[in-house]
Amino acid sequence: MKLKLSKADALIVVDVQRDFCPGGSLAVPEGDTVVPVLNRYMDKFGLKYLPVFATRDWHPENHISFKAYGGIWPVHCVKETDGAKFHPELKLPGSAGIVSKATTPGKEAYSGFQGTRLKSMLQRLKVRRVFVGGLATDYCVKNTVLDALKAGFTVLFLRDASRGVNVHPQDSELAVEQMLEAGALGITIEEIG
Ligand code: VGL
Ligand code: ZN
Repeated sequence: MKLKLSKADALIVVDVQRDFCPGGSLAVPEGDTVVPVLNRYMDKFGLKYLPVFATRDWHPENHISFKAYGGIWPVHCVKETDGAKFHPELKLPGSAGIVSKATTPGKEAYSGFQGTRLKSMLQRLKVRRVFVGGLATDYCVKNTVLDALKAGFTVLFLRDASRGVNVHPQDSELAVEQMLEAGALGITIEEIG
């Protein structure tokens, strides 16, 4: 056990929504397999009363990322629809901070920090280290990790609790390399005491 959780730590669960899981409109292969692992991370944070944030893709129905509006994606995570709901087995604590992103028709936002109050919420809580996992490794997880690093946080990427879309087969591997190269540390749950 190399890592001990302490105050100044926060967990960021990225976009674990129905549309990104098998059966959803933009299904990430094995996307639902992150759910039980993230539940275990949330247990560990909960036991120490540490903050948990959950980002969600929360698009208007005419969002620029959708093919009909010039984007590359099928319609997904339209705000207030079933597809935008968190996975039903994700056990978010009632105290979790919900961060809705990419809510403006004309703007894409893959990072949980982009156009949100996530950074100021973390700073108010005096968080210095963030643990980031979820969907999708090669888009929203990657961009959230890179922005967290730019904002000055120490970042632990949850290897065992993230899956990628892999539009190109190597995308997730490349995303992981990019995150580690930028200074993130990759961990699995066994490394937390
Ligand atoms: C995402 C593609 C489009 C993500 C969001 O959450 O990674 N990917 N919108
Ligand atoms: Zn999206």
